[in-house]
Amino acid sequence: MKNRVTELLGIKYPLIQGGMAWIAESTLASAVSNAGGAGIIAGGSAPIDYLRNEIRKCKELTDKPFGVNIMLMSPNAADLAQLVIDEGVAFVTTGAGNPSVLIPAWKDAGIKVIPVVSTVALAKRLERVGADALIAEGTESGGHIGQNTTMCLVPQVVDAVEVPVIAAGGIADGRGMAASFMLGAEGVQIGTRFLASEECQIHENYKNAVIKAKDTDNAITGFYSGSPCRCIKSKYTRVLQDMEKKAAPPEDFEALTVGSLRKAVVDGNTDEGSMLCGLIAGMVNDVKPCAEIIKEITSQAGRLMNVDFE
Ligand code: TUI
Repeated sequence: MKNRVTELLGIKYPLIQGGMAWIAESTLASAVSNAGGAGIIAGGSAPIDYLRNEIRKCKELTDKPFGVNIMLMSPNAADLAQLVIDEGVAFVTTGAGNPSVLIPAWKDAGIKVIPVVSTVALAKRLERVGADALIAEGTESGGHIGQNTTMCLVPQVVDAVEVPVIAAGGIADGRGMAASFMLGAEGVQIGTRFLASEECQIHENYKNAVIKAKDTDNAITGFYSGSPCRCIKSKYTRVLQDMEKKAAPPEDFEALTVGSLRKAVVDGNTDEGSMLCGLIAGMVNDVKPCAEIIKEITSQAGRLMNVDFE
């Protein structure tokens, strides 16, 4: 099955990998792209040299299109935005902010632009300034989240814009993919399922926590600071939530949160690290190669939708 998303990105399946900061690097992105999806390297708040190196490694590992996610709250987002132009990346996704000012330069460079939105208002605005497609991300997602759910947000964004909409948040199998298409989406973005892939480079302790997580092992921190973030429930989230109840001073939060993602991803510190993860983790129970994950999801969705994604 071809559609506007597969045509736009030059991919086999309308399935893109989430741009997970600190997590989505060249090994994972190339595995997803080689399997027919759209792999993504996360810029996060990484130094420019790190991202350049990952882009170049990815080019060695795949001849298929891949993208880069620009996290707009990063202090060096503008430099990373220029880097993707210099490196000729096929497409960008953006997160955690409004990318309007960056879109013209990307478009001039022939880069496809697919911002993540969590509201209808921003979806309309970004379509007007040239977004090629939009990712409507529900609050079921891991990491930095908006308030609306995938079920409610996706059809409203679909009704509000003409460009193709990709659904994100709480999708980890073919049922979720098929449901997204029923809501009017023409593609899905999947993050949490790929945390438990063989190619994902996160520490084994973090991966095991994803596999073990049940439906209730999820917590949102950061309401207090206005930057809610969904993680696996742990000592870290309990301490933060206690501090939020007490309205602790901002510097106390900073002492705990700065570097916490690195602690989870690199050190495997499940007590002090923030294990960003979506609400669907309860359904993710094994580690598989990306190619197998993608095959299973697209073939199950294909059966349910009565279409052939092959
Ligand atoms: O960006 C994400 N997920 C992320 S980014 C991240 S790194 C980080 N760590 C700590 C604090 C903040 C970021 C971890 N997870 N998802 C995409 C997403 N974007 N969800 C919601 C939004 C969003 C929010 C506000 C998009 C646009 C937006 O615009 C506000 C405006 O200015 O209109």
